[in-house]
Amino acid sequence: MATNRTGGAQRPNGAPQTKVCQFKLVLLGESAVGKSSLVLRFVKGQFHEYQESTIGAAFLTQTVCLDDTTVKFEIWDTAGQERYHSLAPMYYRGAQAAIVVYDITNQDTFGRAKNWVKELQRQASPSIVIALAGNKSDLAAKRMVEFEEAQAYADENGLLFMETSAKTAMNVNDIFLAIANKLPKSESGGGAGGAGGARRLADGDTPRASSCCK
Ligand SMILES: Nc1nc2c(ncn2[C@@H]2O[C@H](COP(=O)(O)OP(=O)(O)OP(=O)(O)O)[C@@H](O)[C@H]2O)c(=O)[nH]1
Ligand SMILES: [Mg+2]
Repeated sequence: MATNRTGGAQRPNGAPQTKVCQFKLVLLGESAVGKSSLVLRFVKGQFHEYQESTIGAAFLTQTVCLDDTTVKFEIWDTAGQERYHSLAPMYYRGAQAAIVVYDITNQDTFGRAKNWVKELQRQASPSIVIALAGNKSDLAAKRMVEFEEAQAYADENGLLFMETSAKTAMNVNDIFLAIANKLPKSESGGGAGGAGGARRLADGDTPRASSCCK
């Protein structure tokens, strides 16, 4: 992951040129499944036992480095409470990726996740990369959704799938990395806000924060 492929473009000083691609990613799912906690873990490496429920939506960015590409995620963490449902299209419209989250200790949240997947399949970009996250895997003793059931559903629907824990950090970076790997890094891209592909940043317009490139 850290090595650069040979044969890529070289800068005058011989350093390999890294392509920087920017993608809009949205998190969807029932309230209290841990969407904000997953983002907080991924972006800041933190976990709060008493995470406040999101109002409207929150916006954060984070970058991950692949072999020859730096992927900058523009993350929209939506509010799961029912009264905010009508706002969701604003956030998934034009998104190139989505993480639909449920809580493995709560069967209802899995049903709700399936509804979000259906809504994305009908109304989001046809090329959107969707990942399903079964969060709170640290609470396996209280499990109500079987891993195999969720994996089968994900396979049927062409979704990436992982069980995650924002609390222990299990699979949190991995799910974002799996999405980054699956996203098309075409040079032509989809343009700003477009859902077709990456928005490539110009040289010198590099993202500010990065945990992976330190
Ligand atoms: N044990 C455990 N608790 C978690 C995990 N992720 C989140 N929580 C807890 O679950 C509660 C809800 O987490 P949030 O991240 O606020 O959930 P949310 O999906 O953003 O909720 P809304 O903003 O209301 O949509 C908080 O008390 C978190 O500490 C996890 O992986 N394991
Ligand atoms: Mg939240």
